[in-house]
Amino acid sequence: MTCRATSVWAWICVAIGIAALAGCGLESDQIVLRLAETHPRDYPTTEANYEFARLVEERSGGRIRIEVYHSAQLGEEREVIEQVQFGAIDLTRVSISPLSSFVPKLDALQMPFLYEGAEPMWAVLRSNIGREMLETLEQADFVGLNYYDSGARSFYNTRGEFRHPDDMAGLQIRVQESRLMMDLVQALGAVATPMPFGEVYSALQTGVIDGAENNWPSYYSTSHYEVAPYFSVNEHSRVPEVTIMSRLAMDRLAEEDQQLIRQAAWDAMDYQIERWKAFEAEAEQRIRDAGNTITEREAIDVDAFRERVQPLYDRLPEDQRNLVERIRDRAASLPADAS
Ligand code: BDP
Repeated sequence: MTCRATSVWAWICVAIGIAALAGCGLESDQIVLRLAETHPRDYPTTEANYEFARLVEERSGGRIRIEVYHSAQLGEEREVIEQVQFGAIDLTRVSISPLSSFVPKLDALQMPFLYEGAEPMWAVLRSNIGREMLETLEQADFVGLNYYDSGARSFYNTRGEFRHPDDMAGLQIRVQESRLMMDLVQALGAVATPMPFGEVYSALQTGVIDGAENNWPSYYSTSHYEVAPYFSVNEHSRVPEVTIMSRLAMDRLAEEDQQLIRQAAWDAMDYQIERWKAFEAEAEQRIRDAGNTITEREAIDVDAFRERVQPLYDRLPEDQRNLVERIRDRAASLPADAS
């Protein structure tokens, strides 16, 4: 009897053991990664994050899942970057402006008036220079996965039209949390106020700042255009965006999974560029329809802006100055596949 009872229990134990092992096996196979995004769900960059996640899930047969936390649910850009650096968040999509505080060399990619349009910028980002810059991120414990388009940044404000840098003299202009962006605005004669993206709307509304700078899509999706009606199409910078992964999170993955993630991120780029173009045109149109005062590029003394920011180039350390030269050469010789 005892003997029989014991063997029944033994079988039950074995069965439970097998079930537990199988369960464990399934769970340990499933990889879930969190990706932080500051923009809302329908912003082109967020859509591209979902496309990246979709490719990863599909190519891994559902084994690797990327959860996208949009609308700054995991925090503002700078603090998210810090968390990615120490592994608390696995992935994020950010502008290289705040990222350059961690990897100063990135400034070379976002110097003012560096690219004459999106195509030369993409020729650079898709070249060896772009790949090298992504590799540079490893020094700061990030893995750079891809670039996204972010159009051109221009000034907007609550006071009046900016046709010349003198029009912004002494005004408080919000910038991203980036040394280069602060220097740029100061060089133009205004007062640079670094501030997280999510605080800009109320700062404009309450008059804490007089203006800010961004691309058409961000000016539109944040509703800044409702509280700061003057937009000058001066296009002082093209700031690429990147998807970065925490090195700690990447190192935990098998080599094939690392490769799968890298490839999926790279493949999501074309999708983002396409969505970007469409949304950029739509945002611009909606702002024009809303009756905002747009100071067109032809009405702006762009050369005066260029001259004022020249000291930023003169001040660059030698390695970055060389890099800027390589960027200029590359941008000047567009390859056929630049998009
Ligand atoms: C937007 C970028 C976002 C920013 C934001 C800002 O997409 O990542 O950093 O500008 O100005 O264009 O903070």
